[in-house]
Amino acid sequence: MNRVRDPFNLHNLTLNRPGTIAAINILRATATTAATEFRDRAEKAAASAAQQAVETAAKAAEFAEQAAERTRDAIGAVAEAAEAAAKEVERALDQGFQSQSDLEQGVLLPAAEEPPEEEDIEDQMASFSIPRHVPSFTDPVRQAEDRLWAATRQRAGQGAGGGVLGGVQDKVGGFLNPDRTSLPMYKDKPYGYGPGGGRPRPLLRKKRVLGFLTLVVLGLLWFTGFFDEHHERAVAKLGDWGWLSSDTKARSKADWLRRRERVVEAMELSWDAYERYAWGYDEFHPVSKTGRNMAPKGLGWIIIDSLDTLMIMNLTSRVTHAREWISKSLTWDQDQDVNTFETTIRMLGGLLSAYYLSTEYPNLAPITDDDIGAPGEDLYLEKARDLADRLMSAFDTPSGIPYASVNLGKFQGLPSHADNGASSTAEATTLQLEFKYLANLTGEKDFWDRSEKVMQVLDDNQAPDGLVPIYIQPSTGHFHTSNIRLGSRGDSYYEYLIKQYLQTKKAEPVYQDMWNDALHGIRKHLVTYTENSGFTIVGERPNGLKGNLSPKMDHLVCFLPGTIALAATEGLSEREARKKPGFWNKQREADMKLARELVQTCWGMYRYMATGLAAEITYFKIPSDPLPESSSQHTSPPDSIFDDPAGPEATWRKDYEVHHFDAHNLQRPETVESLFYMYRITGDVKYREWGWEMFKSFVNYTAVEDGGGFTSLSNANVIPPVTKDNMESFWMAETLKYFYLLFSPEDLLPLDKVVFNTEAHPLPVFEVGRLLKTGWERKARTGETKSA
Ligand code: DMJ
Repeated sequence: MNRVRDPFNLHNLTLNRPGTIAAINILRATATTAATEFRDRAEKAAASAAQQAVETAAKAAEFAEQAAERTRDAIGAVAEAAEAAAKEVERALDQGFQSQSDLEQGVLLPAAEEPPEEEDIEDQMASFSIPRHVPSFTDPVRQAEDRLWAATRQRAGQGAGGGVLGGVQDKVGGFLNPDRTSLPMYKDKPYGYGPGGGRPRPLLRKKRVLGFLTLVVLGLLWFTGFFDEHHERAVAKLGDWGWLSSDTKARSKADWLRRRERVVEAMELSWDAYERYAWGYDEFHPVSKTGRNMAPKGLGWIIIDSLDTLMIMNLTSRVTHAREWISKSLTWDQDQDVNTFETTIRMLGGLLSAYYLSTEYPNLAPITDDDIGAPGEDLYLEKARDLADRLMSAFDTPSGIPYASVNLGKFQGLPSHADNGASSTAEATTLQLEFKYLANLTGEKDFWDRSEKVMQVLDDNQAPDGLVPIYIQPSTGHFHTSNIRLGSRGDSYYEYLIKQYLQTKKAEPVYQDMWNDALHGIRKHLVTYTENSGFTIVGERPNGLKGNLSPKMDHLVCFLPGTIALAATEGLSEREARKKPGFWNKQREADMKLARELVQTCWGMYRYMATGLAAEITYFKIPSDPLPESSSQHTSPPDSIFDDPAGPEATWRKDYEVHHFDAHNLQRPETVESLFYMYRITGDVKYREWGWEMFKSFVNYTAVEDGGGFTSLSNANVIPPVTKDNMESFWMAETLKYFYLLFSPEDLLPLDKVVFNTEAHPLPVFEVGRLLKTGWERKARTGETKSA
C-alpha cells in the first residue's frame, strides 16, 4: 500500500466511521492531481511573469518577486481555505456521506482508469514535433497543459489555429488527427491556446465543490512538503557509490584513467537503465521507469544520440544492440512533424558521427556484421542520407532561411506556429556542419549550397558588431525582434561560425571574419564584471544594443569560454599556438584571458548551488553603471575565492543569484564542454579537477534508485534535490562524453582533426575541393540592420 501523509488524521476518522472510506479515497486520489496542477500552475504563472519581465528588460527581478509574492499569497489563501475545508470535511464525516452499501457498490469509488488503446496513443503521438529544449512529457505542467489544450480544442474545434500563418501546422495536425487532444511537442503554444478566455473549465464546472475541497487538501499536502518527499526518495544515496566517499586526489595519468572509468560506469548505468526500462522509446523517465515516443514508430532519439559515446567508450555489445535497432526498427517514413534543428544536430549529427568513427576508428567498438572487410558502417550513412533528404524541405522558403519544422513523411517544411512564423536564429544557423559534411561524403552539392545560403542571407542583414537578434523570418530573411543573447535561441549561431571555419581546414575565412566581428561585439556590448568580486559575465540585451544590459546568464552560455579558446588557438594547444611562427598575437592572448575568466564564472555557477550542480539560469549583481570590458579597473578574482571560509556568507556568493523558478538542472553539458576545451588547450589540470567535482555531484545527487540511471532535477538548490524524472538524451550524447574526453589522453579525437557539432558529435575536418566551396562574400557594412 502506498504510504501517504495524513495531516488531518483522515485515516483514523474513516476507521471509526464506516461509509466514509471511499469519499476520503476520492479526495486523496483527485487531490493529488489537483494539488500538483495547482502548484504547477502557480509556478508557471510566476515563471511566465518573470520571463515577460526579462523580455522587456524592465524591472525583471522586481517583477519575478511580485509573481512569487502572488504565488505566496495564493498559497496563503489556500491554507486559509483549507482550514475551512477541513471543517467541511469533518462535518461531512460526522453526517456520513453515504450508506455503506452504496460505497460497496462503488457509487463513490473513482472509476478504474482504462489503459488507453494503442491506437489512441499513436494518434496522439502523431501530432508531436520536437521541442527546442526537450521538455518532460510526464511533467505535471505538461499534463495540465495537455488537459487544458484538450478542453480548448474540444470547444473551439479544429479551427483554433490562427495568426499570420493561418495556423498551418495546426491544420496539418488536424488533418492527420482530427481528435488531437494533446499539445504539439514544441514548448511554444499554438495560437488561441491559453488559460485566459472561454468558458469555465469543465472539471471545475461539473465538480466544483469536490474539486475545491480536494484542491485545498492537496494544496496543504504540497505546502507541507509531501510531494517533494516523494521525489527525493527516488535519488540514490551516497552509500551506493563507495568510491565517492573514499575519493583521493589524482596524482598520475593512471589516476585520471581510473576516474575516466567512473564515467564509463555512469554511461553503462544510464544506457542499461534505458535499455531495461524504455528500450526504443524517445524519452526515458528514470524515476517512474517509463519511456515515451515522440513519433508513432519512434525516432531513435536516445539510441542515435548516444551511439557515438558508446563507440568512443568502446562499449561494443551496446553499440551492437543500438545498431540492430537502427537496422531493424528505425524508419524516417513517418507522418510526423519534427524540429529541423533538433533533428539535425541529434539524429543527423549522431548518424554522421557514428559513420565517421566507424570509418576512421575501426577499432572502437568494432562490429563485424556489416560489409565485412569494408571500412565504415553504410547503415549509418544510408539512414543519415534518407533523413537529410527529408530535412532539406525546411529550406524551401522564400528567403532560404529554414522553417522551424518539417514533416518527415511528407517532405514538407513548416513554419513555427508561434513567433509570427519566425525561426530561432541559432536553429537556422546550426545545421551547416552536418549538411556540409554530408555533402562532402555524398558529393551532393545541394546539401552544401542550401545550408550555406542561410549564412549569406543572415549576414546580409548587417547586424551591428556581429550580434544577431534571436529570431529570423523565413519569409523575408530579416530579423524579427531585437533581443540579443548568447543563451537560448542565440548560442550556437556563434559556435558554428568558428567551427565552420575550422571544419574546412580554414579555407573559408568568411566565417572567421564573422566570428571575429561577433566576439568583438560580445566584448563591447555584453561583457561586464560583477560588483563585489569582479567575476566576468556575458549578459543579455533584450531590447537591442541600445537597451540596458541584463545581468542574466543561461547555463547554455557556458559553451562560450571553450569556443573562444578553440578559436584563439584554432585547435592547437596554447603552447603550440604560441610557438607557431606569425600566429600568436595580442588579440589571441586577450581571448584566452576572457575564456579563462568566463569558465571560472561558469564553475562558480556550480559552486554556488547546494548540490554543486548549476541552475538553468543565474543572475549576477552588477553595478548600476556596469564596467565595460575595456575597463582597466577590473581584476579577476583568484580561484581560491570559492573556498572562502565564510562559507554561505562569503562575499563572492553575493554576486550570484538563482531564482526559485530557475533552480532546475537539466544535466546540461555546456560547462564540462568548456572545461574539456580549456584543459585540452591550456593543459591546466585545474579544469580536470573542476570537472571531477562536477561529475561527483551528478553521481551523488542525480542517480536514481534501482539502477534507474540519472535524472534531471527540478530543484538543484536543496538537499536532497527535487527530481524531475527525465533523462535528457544529451546526458549520454554530450555531458558524459565530455567528462570522458576531459579525463582522456589528448590524442583521442584531437581538436585540429575534428569539430564537435553542437550536440557533441565529432565530425572530421576536410578539404573543400573544387565542387564544394564558399559561394558568397560578405557585403560591405552600411551600418543599417534589416528587420522584418
Ligand atoms: C543540446 O541539444 C545542444 O548542446 C544545444 O546546442 C543546446 N542545448 C542542448 C544541451 O544543453
